[in-house]
Parts: sequence; C-alpha cells; structure tokens
Amino acid sequence: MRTIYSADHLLHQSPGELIYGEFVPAFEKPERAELVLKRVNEVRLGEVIAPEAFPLEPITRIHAPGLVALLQTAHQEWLGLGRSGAAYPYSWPTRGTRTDRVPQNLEGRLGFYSFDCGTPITATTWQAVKASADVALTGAKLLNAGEEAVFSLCRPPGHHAGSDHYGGYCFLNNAAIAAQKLRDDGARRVAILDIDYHHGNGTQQIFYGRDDVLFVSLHGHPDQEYPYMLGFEDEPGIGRGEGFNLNLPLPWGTQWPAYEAALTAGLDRIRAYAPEAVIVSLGVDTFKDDPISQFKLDHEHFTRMGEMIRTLGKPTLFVMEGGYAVAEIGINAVNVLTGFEGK
Ligand code: 6XA
Ligand code: ZN
Repeated sequence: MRTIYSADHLLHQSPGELIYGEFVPAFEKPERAELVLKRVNEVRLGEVIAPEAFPLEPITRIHAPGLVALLQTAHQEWLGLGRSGAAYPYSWPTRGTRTDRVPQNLEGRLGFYSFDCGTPITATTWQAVKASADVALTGAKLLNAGEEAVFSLCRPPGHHAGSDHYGGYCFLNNAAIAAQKLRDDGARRVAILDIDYHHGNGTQQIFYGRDDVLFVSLHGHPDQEYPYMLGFEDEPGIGRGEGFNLNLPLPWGTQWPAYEAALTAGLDRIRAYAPEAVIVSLGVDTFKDDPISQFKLDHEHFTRMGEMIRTLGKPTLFVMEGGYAVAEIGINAVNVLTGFEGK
C-alpha cells in the first residue's frame, strides 16, 4: 500500500489548548505524523510519495468560502490587530443569536466559524491544512486510478470540521473532501467508516442530507465524550439522507468484544449499501493508553480491525485522524494497514 505524506504538516504546531480549566500542551502535535511515517517505513508498508497540489475547488465543494478564507487570513489579521501568538476564538453563536450574518470583527468571525477553543490558527497553519487536504485528495485520485488501498497520512486531522465550522484539532474535513472527489470522479456511492474514538460530527453534518455518501461511526458515547452534542444513536440522516447515517456510540471502558460487535454491525451496513469505494477515518485514540480517551483496545485489535475492513472487498482509502498515545501511534495505525493487507 502506498502512503501519501507531506512534511508541510510540521508547519502546524498548536501552542496549547484549554481543557478542564487548564491551558495544557497540545495533544495533537507534529511527532504524531512523524512516528506514523517512521513505522510505515519500518514495516516496509510500501512507497511513500508526496501529494499533488490541488486547486481550492475540491475544498470549496465541501467547505464554505468564508471558512476557507478565514483559515488563510486569520493569523495575518490577528497580527495586524497587534496581537501575538496563535489566533483563538473565545465567543460563539448560540440558540437565539444571529447566524444569518458573518461578524465583521475577527474574534467574531473566529467564533462564528468554529465550535471550540482547542484549534488555534498560527502563521503557517493554512499551509499545513492545505497540504493535509492535498494528501487526502491525492489518495482519492490514486484510488480512482485503480489502487486497491492507499494511506493518506493526513495531519492536521479533519473529521470534526463541518461545512462551515472548524474545531477538535480539525480545520478542513480531509475524509469528506476525498469522498466528494471520488463522487465527482465517477463513484456513485461512497461509504465513510469512522473508527476514531471521537464522533466525526463534521463528516456527519456534511453528508447528513445525502444518500450518495454513507456515514458510519463508532465512537465514545456523546453522553460521556467530546464532541458531546452530536453522535447519538437517533441520528439517521434527513430527507434523501435518511437511513444513510449510522452512529454506533459505545461507553467508556469499552473492550474488544463489544467493539468488534459494533464494528461488525457497521461493516454489515456498509456491505448492504454496496459502495464503490470506502474511506476509513483512521483514528487510533481507541487505544487503552490514549491520554484523552477511555476505550481499552490493544495493539492486536487494530490488526483485527484492518482484517475486518478488508472483508468489504472495496477500494479503500485510509485517512489519518486522531491518536495521542504518541509512543505507540505508529504501531497502532500501521497495524490497521498491515491487518488490511493480511501481512
Ligand atoms: C478536546 C478533544 C478533541 C478531540 C480530538 C480528536 N480538545 N478527535 O481526537 O478525533
Ligand atoms: Zn479522536
């Protein structure tokens, strides 16, 4: 399997995040992708190639132009206002506030287009974000050209980013952008399987009203876990999209047997959908020692996941999402890929 990787991911480094009342070092850090790449090379997964540079159009097929523009210019505006450090939002729209007009003020716009304060924009964040989308798009292009499986080693991750909002360490939704590219290049039905520990609220929101992209997600139950406000069982999709969204939330402490049962159910739904391609939002924060997560999976379970996903027998694009047990992120992520390849 080929891996798409860009060193431009190093250009995004969060200075820290506010969580549980403390400003702490960022969990989502550059070493993550470097260690996954190291493991890809160690196991000789296959060739590692750089992404192609795509125009903005495949990104704006998914994301609001206002969001895309903000990601590109926010930090310069921030500096122009005499600030230093990274640009963080601190005020958000809620029920009863105006959402029909984009605020003029920079703080207003940062809040309007985001949903948390863990996702800062630095001077070079956009270059990393654009490269990450290109990594996903290049993967989609290779899949379309006939490759059976491709690993898009995206960083920053993407599955929390919705059509007009960023957050959860995500700025653009790499998996969604890749899914749309596959559709635009001719695939009639695409399934996205999200096995990150957190619900992919952005991906769900983007495709919620559509029947051409099925979204299936296994994740920590939103009664207990971030992003708290989406990812429940009773979210089937809407309009044409009804029946094309499947959430399989699981409680804190979930171990392999319950996880395997949920994954089997998710894969059965994908099989019934008969997609022409599958995108896997590959987060490995389900690992037992992940510092921000509460599932109890071990190294060999990631191999099993890959083996199970392979039974779909579809062209498959793996898109890197979360995973913060940094010392073991390479083993866990690459185990899914080698499991898939039957190595
Ligand atoms: C709160 C936790 C963000 C979760 C990010 C993640 N700052 N998503 O791993 O998949
Ligand atoms: Zn996650």
